[in-house]
Amino acid sequence: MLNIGFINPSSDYLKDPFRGDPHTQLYILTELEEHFGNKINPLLIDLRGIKREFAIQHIPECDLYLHSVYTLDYNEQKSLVKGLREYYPKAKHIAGGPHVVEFPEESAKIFDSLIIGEGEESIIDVLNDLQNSDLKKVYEQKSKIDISLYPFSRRKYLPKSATAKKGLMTLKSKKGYEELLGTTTLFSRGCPFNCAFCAMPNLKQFDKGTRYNSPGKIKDEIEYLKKEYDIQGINMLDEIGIPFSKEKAISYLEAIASTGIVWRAQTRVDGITPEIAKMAKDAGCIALGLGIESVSQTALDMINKKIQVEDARRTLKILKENGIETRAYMILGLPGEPRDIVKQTWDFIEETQPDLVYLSLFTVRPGTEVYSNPKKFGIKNVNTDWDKTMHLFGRYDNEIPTLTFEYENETPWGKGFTQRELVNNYIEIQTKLRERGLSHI
Ligand code: B12
Repeated sequence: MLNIGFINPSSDYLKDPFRGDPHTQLYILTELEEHFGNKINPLLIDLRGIKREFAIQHIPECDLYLHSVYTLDYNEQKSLVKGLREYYPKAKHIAGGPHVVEFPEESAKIFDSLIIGEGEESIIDVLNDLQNSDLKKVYEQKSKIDISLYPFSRRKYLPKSATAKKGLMTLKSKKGYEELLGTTTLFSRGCPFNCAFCAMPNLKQFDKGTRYNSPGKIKDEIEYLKKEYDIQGINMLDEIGIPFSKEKAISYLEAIASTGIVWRAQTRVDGITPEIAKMAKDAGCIALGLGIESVSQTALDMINKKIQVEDARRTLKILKENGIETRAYMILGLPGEPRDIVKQTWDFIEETQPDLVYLSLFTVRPGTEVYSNPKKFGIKNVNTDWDKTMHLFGRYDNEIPTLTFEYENETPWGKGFTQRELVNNYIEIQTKLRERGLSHI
């Protein structure tokens, strides 16, 4: 029997690391169990909320450790592997995820094998090779996967209390949802757009579109969550929560509606028509997060978002008319911002009245166009202090964010903001949002 532990890092930079679920880990463990049955003992080693210095004491001995590496977790995962090699020298470490795909050479020095691209087929090869003592350094998936052929992720690798949570469905605009048991889901993979600030190197290479699970599989997953976990509400983590094509959206929303669940999701501002908004509402949608990003058209164009500020105005209005709570996802510090971005941003919020605003400070992550071609975006300097690439603040009441990049004094769109000005702009809007009860933190 092979003991396999998928390690989920502490995520100590998040205010509440249990608001999201470790979908990659759950998904790969489910697939492994389905394929290898009782030849393996799959474990999710969940370090969320555990202090980094005590993490090792929480990790049982395994033959194989799996890691999905995000940039913010890289330093933590590196030191965990080092510690584990001292305790359990025979164990192998396999890693995939966006940071590994972006830095394969450096990652190959830390981990025994790397998974480049999607992992469904590679992880089966890894286990077979391990049993034959023929582990390769790199496993690369060079074509896209049909996600509907694989099982939806089972939540049994976590305690029920980590899966079914109260507070996830709470609305700002309406009472009555606070006590619902909620969880998160991921029904799709990928995104057809190429925003310059978004990192998806593991997905973009072989598939430029979005793949949704079949309506039948989505329905089965929701029914499983209702039956096994008493789930009443779902927070969908998909990039584009409602499919763009009307035909797909209809069968998708019908499948969700048939389960009687309430749900919230996130989406772009250019895909929502009054008809789709009504259908979503009838299918149980109570809130939508909208990728508005900026109220500066120059900034939106610079980051290749392919939307107009007008789209955001229109969509906020449509959703309000349909009784769906609106959450505006906005970023300050983007390339292209004018000097009066704070005023313009606040004016937009006053005018359009979103129910909540999720404000981020722009961060430059590897795997993005901004990172690989900073000059194009008026950026003169990007450092690799990965622990500072957190885009949402508010963990501590008085935390002052720090940046890993700097704009030129003179940029293609005019005078660049200094680091101090960027942070001040962010804090000014965040403070106003908090005062008005519009901030989610
Ligand atoms: C859902 C999601 C989340 C969920 C679940 C995360 C999780 N651990 O599963 C939550 C809400 C918790 C989350 C949180 C964060 N996320 Co997130 N998230 C996503 C999203 C939308 C989908 C990821 C996912 O679960 N896909 C489904 C799984 C099955 O696919 P996958 O992860 O791509 O994995 C496949 C392959 O890559 C490969 N694989 C990957 N790792 C491994 C490891 C092994 C061992 C194997 C065999 C295979 C393998 O196999 C999988 C199957 O093919 C992506 C964007 C995207 N579309 O990819 C961002 C994304 C991964 N997130 C990102 C970020 C930045 C974060 C946060 C840091 C944000 C924040 N500051 O709050 C936190 C980190 C918290 C944490 N440590 O988990 C960035 C990462 C960029 C980077 N360079 O690091 C992404 C790429 C978004 C972006 N475009 O910038 N996230």
